[in-house]
Amino acid sequence: MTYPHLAIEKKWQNFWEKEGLFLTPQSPNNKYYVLVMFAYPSGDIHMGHCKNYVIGDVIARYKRRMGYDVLHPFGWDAFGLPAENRAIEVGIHPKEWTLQNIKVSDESLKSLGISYDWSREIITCLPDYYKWTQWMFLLMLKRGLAYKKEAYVNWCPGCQTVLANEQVVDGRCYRSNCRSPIERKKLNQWFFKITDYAERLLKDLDKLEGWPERVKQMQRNWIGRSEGTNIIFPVKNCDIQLEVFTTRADTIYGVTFLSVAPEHPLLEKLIRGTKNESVIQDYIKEAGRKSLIERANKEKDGVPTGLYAINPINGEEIPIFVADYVLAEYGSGVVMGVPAHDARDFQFARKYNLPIKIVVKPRDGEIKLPMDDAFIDYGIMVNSGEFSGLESQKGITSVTEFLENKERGGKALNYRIKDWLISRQRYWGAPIPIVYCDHCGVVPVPEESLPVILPDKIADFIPKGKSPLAGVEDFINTKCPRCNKPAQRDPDTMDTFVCSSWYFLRYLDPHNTKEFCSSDNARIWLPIDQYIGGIEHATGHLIYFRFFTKVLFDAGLIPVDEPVKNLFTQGMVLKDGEVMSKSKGNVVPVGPFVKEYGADVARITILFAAPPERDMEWSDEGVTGAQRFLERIYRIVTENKEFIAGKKPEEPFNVNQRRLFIKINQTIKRVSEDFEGFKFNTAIAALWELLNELFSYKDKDLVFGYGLYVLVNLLSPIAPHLADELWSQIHRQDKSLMYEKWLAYDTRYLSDNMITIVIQVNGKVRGHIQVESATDEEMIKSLAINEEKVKKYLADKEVKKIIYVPQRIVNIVV
Ligand code: ANZ
Ligand code: ZN
Repeated sequence: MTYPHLAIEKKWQNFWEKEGLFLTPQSPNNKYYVLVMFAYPSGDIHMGHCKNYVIGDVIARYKRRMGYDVLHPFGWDAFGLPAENRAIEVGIHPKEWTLQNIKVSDESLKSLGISYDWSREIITCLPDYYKWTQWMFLLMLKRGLAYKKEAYVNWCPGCQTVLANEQVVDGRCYRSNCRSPIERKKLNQWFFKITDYAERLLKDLDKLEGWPERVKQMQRNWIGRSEGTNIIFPVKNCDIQLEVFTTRADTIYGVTFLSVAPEHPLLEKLIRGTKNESVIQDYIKEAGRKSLIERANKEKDGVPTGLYAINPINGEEIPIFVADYVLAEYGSGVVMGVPAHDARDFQFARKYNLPIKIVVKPRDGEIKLPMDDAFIDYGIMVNSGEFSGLESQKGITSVTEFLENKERGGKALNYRIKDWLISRQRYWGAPIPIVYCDHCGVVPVPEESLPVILPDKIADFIPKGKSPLAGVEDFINTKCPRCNKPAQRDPDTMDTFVCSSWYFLRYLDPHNTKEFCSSDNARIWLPIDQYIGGIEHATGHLIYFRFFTKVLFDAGLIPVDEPVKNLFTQGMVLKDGEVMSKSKGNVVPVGPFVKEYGADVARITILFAAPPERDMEWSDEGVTGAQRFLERIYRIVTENKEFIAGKKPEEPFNVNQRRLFIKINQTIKRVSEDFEGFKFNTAIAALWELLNELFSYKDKDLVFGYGLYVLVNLLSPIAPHLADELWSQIHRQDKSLMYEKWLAYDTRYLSDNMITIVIQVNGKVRGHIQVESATDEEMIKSLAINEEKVKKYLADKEVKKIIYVPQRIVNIVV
């Protein structure tokens, strides 16, 4: 038997909308903000996207029924490259394409019955949103957190734009359709000073008890705090000093060379006029052509400069190399080479025949030359002058203090995280609200002139190393806000990760034209109670929006310095073993699927296949299973409507009633706990077990009726359409379970602790009963004489005595 899912689902979606069931309460008593990461509108959504939304919806519906005032909004991260690339390919305007996709996708989400407050939908590419993105830029500028500098940046030749470090994955562009190896280019670009917040971003991770340890660890690694020592090495016969950053100052007596990054700012000056100059220049050029990943993977090499540096600890002269394994952006861009105690330096020394000096020995042994490998552990300093005999850790402190006193160095703190490069040389983004004036220099657009509107009309979207906006005369040419003379706008647009760093605040007050969000609403709703999204954002978005939150907190604009209390990261949806994606051609589109099988089947398929944090395979068997599950529920409920009762049954129970009643209470408990713990697959399994019990239960009694009632009740967060339909059929009028409080279970009936009691008649075994171990003696005796098989033996005989052997035997003497 199939149920009319199309009619049912439409009916209930209309009902919910008419009742305004998912609108956010204006003044919540018991707020709960559940947010799913918003989406990029690339065509219609497919089942791969939906896992995130379905999980969020179960939580939102469950929390509403738990009595919370829920905010559950949705929106679109609507700027970005795909729209623009599409425009270049087929000539449709990015705005048209984007808004069209949003329209289609909104319908799909509605067809799945996701309980969003649609009145709060936001779309980041519309001026009423990006006005505030630009406002955020100005706030950063005001607070000294936005600046422009000439720097080596990550250039994606595929996307023809710079990228932030967080957007370079294994040396390639992060966009799955691009993945071009990143080139290095020196450009003048806008940065946000996220490094000012590195320490707080790191420390406050410890406050985030509701975040997965894995995400926190990824952020710790990305921030990459490293304590060490800066040491100054003067260059011989020259007024230049090279500073190195090391975490192993205890190895300073073992330095046998220095390596300088090819992009080091002092290098030009250093090598000018040296014998090797042209060879070094060639090496530098070659290094510049290689991506960082190539540089990291190739054999370590370098070129000697012919120059020498002086070791500040003992005056030794050591050769200086230029080597492309040294990163210009880390530490000071110069490394002291200690071949005996660093694996990389060891290889380098072998290759160029440089001396290897042992200066640290193991605590409980010796090492001798020649070494097969570097000894990289901590140990005891040797051959280190007055420091010999010190433990490494102690030695690091002593050497650092010594250098500090001689003004040749000191303690240093380094972070791997770099400032966030936010300008992009592309059209489809929020324009940077900056004007360049010959008289006044760099002038921010005044707040009251925001938004700087992105012009629709544009001759050519194809970027050629600079933003296409640079060619739009009416846009570029403007007046200086300060002196009113002709001036030029910044042609670049902002990284879309800027738009997504504050979107969660706009939902709190989406129609406010005076502020990005009123402080009242911020106070009421923050922080996000539950955030749900993909792990791929661990070191991008999830750091950026923490950074924004702290800046807004410091500016006194919001009351929290962390945006999210609890974070859940869901696994992906695979089809035929591969991530579901349009480019792989293995997507299951939402619209047609919902028509054929129904939204509730889609939801159950997604939730039942695997624990939600793990990847799941979308399979036909999964769909069939979900269908069967819902159809059986439909059947048993519609066929037994007249027996269904919300009244909790009461003692006395016979054995079967007791068993079923325990099962029912256990199911309420399990499903509640599973929802709290994001174990939707086991919640469904629990409902399935209850369903089976109900099918095999023979009596149409009160307990059976209550079981059906509970089944429908618990079904509502995961299959809300069918649940509301059955609920209404039970009550013979349209009602939604969303108005009903979540069920409580009876704690007295939870134990599965059933024991088997043997029943004897005159010492002969005649039957068994199963009872809960805590059942009292009188109850057991009465159950025993009423057991079906035993009854036959008793027939009309007189019971003389009942002997009870606790927990084991009832002997009925007749
Ligand atoms: C000498 C030394 C001796 C080092 C030794 C290690 C072991 P973390 O922990 O990641 O901060 N280093 C410093 N700046 C670098 C750069 N710009 N590019 C590449 N490598 C750089 O690593 C710090 C260590 O990484 C530093 O300590 C330095 O090598 C290297 F037995 O200095 B060490
Ligand atoms: Zn001016």
